[in-house]
Amino acid sequence: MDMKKIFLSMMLALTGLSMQAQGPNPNSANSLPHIKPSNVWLMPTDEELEEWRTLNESFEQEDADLPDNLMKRYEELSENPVLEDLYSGKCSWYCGGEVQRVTASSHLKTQGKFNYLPKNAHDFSHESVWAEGAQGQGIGEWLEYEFAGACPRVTAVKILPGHVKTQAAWEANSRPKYLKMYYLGKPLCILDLQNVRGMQYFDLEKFGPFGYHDANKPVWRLRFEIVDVYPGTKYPDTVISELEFDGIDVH
Ligand SMILES: [Ca+2]
Repeated sequence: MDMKKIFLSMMLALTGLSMQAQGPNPNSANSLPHIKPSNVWLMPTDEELEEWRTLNESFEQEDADLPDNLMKRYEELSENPVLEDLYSGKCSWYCGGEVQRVTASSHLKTQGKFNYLPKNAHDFSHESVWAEGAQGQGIGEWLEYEFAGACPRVTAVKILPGHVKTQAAWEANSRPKYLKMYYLGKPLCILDLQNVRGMQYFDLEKFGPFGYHDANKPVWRLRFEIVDVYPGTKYPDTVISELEFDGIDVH
């Protein structure tokens, strides 16, 4: 073997070693596990929502004293898991769990009476939304949730992607397709959202539980970064109506 061949084979061996040592890039979206929703609950139709809204207003004005037939219909409509989840007041992780603060890398500036602040993604209203405020579809923009050490632990994430208030608003604005989830500052997984106007439930038990449920432990955070979107027909801005949690250590 001449010197040139020896040199070449040494270079090849070294390149192979260095590629092995590098391994997959832990920050690349491709190397993280992709998680699909275990449940998806569709929004009620616009007509059902309007009917529910009217009944809900009467329910609140009449101090829960509705005629039997209206009460029955109100309960029937409220059984839609999305409305039940947001508005029923039934027991949930939130009986003990609490988010201290919601922040974001950016938000769209206020337009008339509508604001697009990060807290809108966690106010139990499907009508208020967070919209990122960067150029284009906001790839790389993020929403972050802060929890106290004492907070009950989190095992699941529930997301209403896009502007779900109406079908028209949902189609007009971009929705997240992939959200990169970070725990304690490290990328953990990619949430694969369906292009569906409804609540999407991600069971993350195999990565968790997240947090401590211990008052002696520090504040901790979960971050959700937009990696890819389903583009809106009218506006590029990417919108999230709600991003909430489920978990343990409650009751
Ligand atoms: Ca909201």
